[in-house]
Amino acid sequence: MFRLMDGFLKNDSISLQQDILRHVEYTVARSRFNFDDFEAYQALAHSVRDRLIERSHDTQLYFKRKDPKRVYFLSFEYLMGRSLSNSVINLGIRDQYADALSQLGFEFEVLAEQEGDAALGNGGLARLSACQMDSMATLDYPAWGYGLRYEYGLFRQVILDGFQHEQPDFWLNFGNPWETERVHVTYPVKFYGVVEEENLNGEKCNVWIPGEVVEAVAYDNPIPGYGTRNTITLRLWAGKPSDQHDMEAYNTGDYINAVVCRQKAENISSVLYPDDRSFQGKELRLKQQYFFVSASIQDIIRRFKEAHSNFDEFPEKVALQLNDTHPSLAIAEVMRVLVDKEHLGWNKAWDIACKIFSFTIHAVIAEGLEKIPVDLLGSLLPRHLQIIYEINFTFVEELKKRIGLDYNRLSRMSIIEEGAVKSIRMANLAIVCSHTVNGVSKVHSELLKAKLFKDFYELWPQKFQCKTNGVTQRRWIVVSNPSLCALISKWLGTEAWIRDVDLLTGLRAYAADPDLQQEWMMVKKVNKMRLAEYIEAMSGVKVSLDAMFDVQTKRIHEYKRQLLNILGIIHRYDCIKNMEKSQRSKVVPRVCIIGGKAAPGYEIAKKIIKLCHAVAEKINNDTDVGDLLKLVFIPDYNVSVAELVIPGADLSQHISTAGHEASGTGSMKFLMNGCLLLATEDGSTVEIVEEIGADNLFLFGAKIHEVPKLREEGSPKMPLQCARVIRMVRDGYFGFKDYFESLCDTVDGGKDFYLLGSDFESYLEAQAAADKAFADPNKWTQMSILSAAGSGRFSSDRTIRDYAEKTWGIEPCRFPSDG
Ligand code: 26Y
Repeated sequence: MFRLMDGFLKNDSISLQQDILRHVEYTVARSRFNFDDFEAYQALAHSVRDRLIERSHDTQLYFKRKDPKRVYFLSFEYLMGRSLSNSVINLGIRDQYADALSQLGFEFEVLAEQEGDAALGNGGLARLSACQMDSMATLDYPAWGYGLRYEYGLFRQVILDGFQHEQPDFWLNFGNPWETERVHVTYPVKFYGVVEEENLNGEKCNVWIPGEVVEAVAYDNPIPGYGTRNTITLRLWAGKPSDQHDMEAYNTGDYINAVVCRQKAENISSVLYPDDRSFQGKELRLKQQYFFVSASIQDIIRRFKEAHSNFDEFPEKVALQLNDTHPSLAIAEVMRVLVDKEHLGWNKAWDIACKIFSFTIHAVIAEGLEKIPVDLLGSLLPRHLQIIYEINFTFVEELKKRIGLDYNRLSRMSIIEEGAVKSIRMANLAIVCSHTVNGVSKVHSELLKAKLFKDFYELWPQKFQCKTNGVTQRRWIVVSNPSLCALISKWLGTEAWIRDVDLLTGLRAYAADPDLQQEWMMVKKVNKMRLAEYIEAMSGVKVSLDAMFDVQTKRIHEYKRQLLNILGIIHRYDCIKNMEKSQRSKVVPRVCIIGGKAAPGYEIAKKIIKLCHAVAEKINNDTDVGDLLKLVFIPDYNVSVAELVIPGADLSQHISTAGHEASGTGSMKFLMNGCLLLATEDGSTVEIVEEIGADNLFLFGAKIHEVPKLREEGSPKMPLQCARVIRMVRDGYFGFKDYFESLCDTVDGGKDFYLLGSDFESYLEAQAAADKAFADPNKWTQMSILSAAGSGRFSSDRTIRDYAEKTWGIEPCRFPSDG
C-alpha cells in the first residue's frame, strides 16, 4: 500500500537507474544511450534533487502545521562546497546510488568529482555557516538560512611563476542542479530617495520615497539532515529588475536606457567581496547587505503573518541570528517595517526587536568591525539612518542615567562614531539590540568582555555568552574520509557517532591496541596516497609516503603566520645542507604543504605566497636533499580540496600570534581526522588542549597575556637562527631579492608585530618534538587516535544545540518518519 509519509520516490537500484536515465533523456536532454561523465553527474544530481525536494516539502508542511518557534540564520557568506556526496550520505542512499551507477557503467566517485564548489564565502566564517546548517538540519531544528546568491563566488587562485592571480569564479556557468528558483517568491527592495513626514489619521509618520527599486528573487537550496527526513532550506537572494521601476522609464520613451537599467539590478548580487578582515566602506557592499536583509525580513514577516494576525507572538515564534555585523542592518529594517508599515509604535517595535536578535562576533580586533560612513548610509537608506539615530539617542539617554556623564565612555559606546568620517558602528548597533552576544571560543569570548566590548560587558554582563565553534563530522569524516569512517564504526560497533559524536571517546579505550593502530596507520596511508597523487598532478612534485605530511592550509594572513612556517622550512633546509652526510639518516623526512588564498589587495600576503614558491623551487630541485624535504603549495584551496588534504595530513599547523585567531575551525577538522596539531595557545586550541591533553599535541609560543609585553620589547628578541634565515632571503638565496625586502622588513624591520622572532626558537622546539614523536610510529598513532577520540566537543552539533537551547529558545521539530 502507498504510504503518503514515504513519498513517491523509491530507492532500490532499478528505480534509481530508471530515474537517472530519465533525467539524462529529459532534463539533460542527452540520449540515454550516449552521455558522458558530466552529463551523468547532472542526471544523478537531478535525481538526488528530486528526493531532496520531496523531503523539503514534507519538512515545510510539517513546520507549518506545528508552527514552532523558528530560527532564521542570517549570514552574508556560505562555503557549501560540493553537494552530491553530502546529500546522498545524509539521505542514507549513497550505496544504493553507487550500485545503480555501476550497473549503468559509471563510478559514483568519478561523477562526484565533476561537481564544482559553491564558494559563496571567504573562509572560516563562511564554512562555519555551512557546517551549522548541516547541524541544524540533522538536529531537526526549525531553521532557515538566508544569504546572497552571488553569481561570482570567491575568485579562483591561479599561480603563474609563483605569483597569485585571481580569476572569476562563474560557478553557475554549467547550471546549478541543487537550487530551485522561486519565481513567485520575490520582494521589492528599495534604495535612495527621500523621507517625507506625512500626517496619517492625525499622527505624524515618516514616509520613505525611494529612488530605486530592485526585485529580490529567492533561490532555495535544500539542506538534508542525517538520519532524519528533515530537510531545511538555505534561501539565497538574487537581484532581478523590478517592473515597477521599468514602467516609468518606458513611459518616458527611453527604451534603450530602460533595458540597460534592468540589467543593472542584477549586478547587486553579482560578486562576493574577497576580503575576510579589512573592511572598506563601499557602496555596493552596503547595497548588497541591505538587499539581502530587506528581502529576508520581508520573507520572515510574510511567513509569520500567514499564521498570526498581530505581532504579539512574534518573539515567541521568531529568532534572528546575526552572523557577524554583516547583516546587522536587519535591526533598522525590522524597526522600519514594524514602525512605518505595521504602525506598532516605536516602543513596542523596539521591545520586539530586542527580543528576537542575537549576535555572533567573529572578529578579534577593532579593525575587523564594520563602520559605515554616515553620508553613505544617509544617501542609500535615508530612513534607516534616521532610525539608527533614534535608536542611538534613546540608548545614550538611557546610558547617561546608568553611568552618568562619563563622556569618554559614552562616546566609545555610542553607535555613532564622530571623527573625520562620521560613521555607524555596526557592532555597537548589534550589541545594543541583541539579547545575546557571543564569541566563538572561550578565549575569544573572554577577550570580547575584557577588551573589544568591555564597556558593554560592564553594562550588560548577562548578554555575553561563549559558543565555541564546531564543524560537522558528516562532511569532515563521513564524506571526506570514508576509510576512517568505516574504521571508527567497526571499532565502536555502531554508526551512532555520526549523529552523536561524543561516542568517539569510546576509541580512547583502544588507543594502545596494536590491531587498531595497524588499521589506523593503513587508513592514513590510503589517504596520503590519494593526496600524493593530487600533489603530483598539481605540481609535478613526487613525494614519499614515508615522510611526515605537514600541512598549513587556510587564508593567507600575516597573523596566521605562514611566514613563520616558511622560515622554519628554510631553517630545516639549511640544517640538512650543513649536516654531516652520516647524520642525515636521522632526519625525519617531511613534505611541507601550504595552501590558501590571499585577498587580492593584500600585498604582503601575496609576497608570502611567492616566497613559498621560491623556496619550494630551490628545495624541490635540490637532489642532494631529495626526499628529506619537499615543499608544495596547493593552489586554489577550497572546500573540495580541503576534503582531500585534511584526511592525508599527519601534522597540521595552527600557529597564529596568540590573541589573533577568534577560534579557528580548520584545526577541528584535522583533529577529527587523526592529524596531530602543532599550535599556539590561541582561539579554540586552548579548548582542544583541555579535551586531548597537552601531551597529544605540540604547543609553542607566547601566550595571549605575554604578547603586549613582547611587542613593547621589540626586535632585541630576534634570535640568531631567525636572523640567519631572513638574511638568506634578503641576500637573494631564493631570488627576487628586492621583491622580498618589504616582507623581511615585517620581521626584522624593528616592529615584528606578529612576533615571528620571539616565537621562533620555541617553534623550532615544537617542530623537533614532532619529529621525535613521528619517529615512533606506535606512539604517533596512539596520539593520532586520541586526537580523533577527543574531537567530539568540536562538532557543530554541540554548538548548534547550545545556540538552540541558550540563545534561540527553539526546540526540535522532527517530521514523523523512520528517516
Ligand atoms: C567586513 C568584511 C571585510 C569581512 C568579511 C568577512 C569581515 C570578516 C569576514 C570573515 C571573518 C572570518 O571568517 N572570521 C573567522 O571566523 C571563524 C568562524 O568563527 C573563526 O574560526 C576564525 O578565527 C575567524 O577569523
